Amino acid sequence: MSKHSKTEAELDAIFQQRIEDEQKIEPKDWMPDTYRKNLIRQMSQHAHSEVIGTQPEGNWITRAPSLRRKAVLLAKVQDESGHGLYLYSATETLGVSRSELIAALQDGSAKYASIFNYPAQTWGDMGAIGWLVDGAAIVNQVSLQRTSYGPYARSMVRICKEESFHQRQGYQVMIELAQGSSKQKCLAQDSLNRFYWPALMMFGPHDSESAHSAKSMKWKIKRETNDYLRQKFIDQTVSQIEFLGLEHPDKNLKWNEERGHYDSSELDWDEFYAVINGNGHCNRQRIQHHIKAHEEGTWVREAMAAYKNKHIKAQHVA
Ligand code: FAQ
Repeated sequence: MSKHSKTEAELDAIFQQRIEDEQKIEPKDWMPDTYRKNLIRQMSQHAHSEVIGTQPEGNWITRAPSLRRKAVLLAKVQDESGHGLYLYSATETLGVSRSELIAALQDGSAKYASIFNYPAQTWGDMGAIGWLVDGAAIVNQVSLQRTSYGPYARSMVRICKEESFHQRQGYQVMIELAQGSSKQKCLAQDSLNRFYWPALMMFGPHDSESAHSAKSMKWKIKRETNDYLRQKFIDQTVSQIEFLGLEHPDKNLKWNEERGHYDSSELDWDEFYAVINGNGHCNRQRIQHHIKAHEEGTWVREAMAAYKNKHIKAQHVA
C-alpha cells in the first residue's frame, strides 16, 4: 500500500460522512461493496415491479369501457414500462448488466412487488390498482426522491410525477363507479375489499422483521421505514374511502388520539410470505408471460446490436 492510499475502514468512514452530509453518491464514487449490492437488489426489484406491473393492467386495455379509458390505460401502461427502463439503466450504473438482472427475475432469485401476483378480475380493479397501488407506490417513492444514490434519486423525481397522474386516473374510475348504478357501486366496493390489504403489504414486513431496513436507513437508501410509510398510507386513505361513500374494509380501524394515527388490523403475514416466495395466485403466470415476451423480443435486441456494430465499423472506416 502506498503512503497515501487509504484503508478500507478510512474509505468507509469518509463514505458514511458523505451520507450524513446529504451528498449524493454517484456511479464512479467509491462505495462499500455491501452498499452497491443492496442498491442493486432494491433498484432491480423496483425495476422488475414496474415491468411485471404492466401485466394486470395490460390485460384490460382491450376491454376498457370507452375509447377515452382505453387511451388513458394505454398511456399508463406505457409509463410503467418506461419507469422500468429508467430503473434498469440506473441499476446498470452500478456495474451490473441488464441481461443479468433479467435472468435473476426469470429464475426467481430476484423478487418483484407482491401486489402484482393478484389477479385483476374486473374493470373496478383498474380503478383500485391506480388509486391504491399507485397511491402506495407514491407514498414510498416520494421518500425515495431523497435516496442517497444520485441516479436512483433523479429517476424517482420523474417517476413520482407520472405516478400521480396514474393515481388520479384510478381514483376517477372509482368515483365514477361509486356514483353510478348499484351494480357499479358493488363493483367498486369489491375491488376496494380485494386490493386494500395487498396494497398495505407493498410496504414490506414490519420493521422488526425487515432484514434490510437497518442498513438501508443507515446508508439513506431508504429514508423512512416500512411501518412508517404503511401508517401514512393507512391514514391518508380513510378520507378517500369516505369521499367515495364506500365501506372501509378494515372493521377494526379506529382513530388513536394519543398516537395521532389510525389503529388497524394486523395483516395476514402468512399470505405475504407465500406470495413473495413464489406461491401467490399469479406468480407462475407472470414469470411465464415475461419469459415468452422476452423470447419473442430477441430479434429486436439482435437487430439493435447489429445496427450498433454497423455504425461502430463505419466510424472505424471513416
Ligand atoms: N413484495 O428487508 P425488507 C409500483 C422482500 S412500484 C415483494 O423490508 P427492503 C408502480 C424484500 O425484497 C412497486 N417482496 O426489504 C406500479 C426482501 O427480499 P430479498 C415497487 C417484498 O428492500 C403501479 C424481503 O422481503 N416499489 O407499484 C415486499 O428493505 C401500478 C425483506 O424485506 C418498490 O420496489 C413486497 N411488497 O424493503 C407499476 C420501491 N416487501 O430482496 C405498475 C422500492 C419486502 O432479501 C402498476 N423498494 N419484500 O430477497 C423499497 O422501497 C423496498 O425494497 C421495500 C422493501 C419497502 C419494498
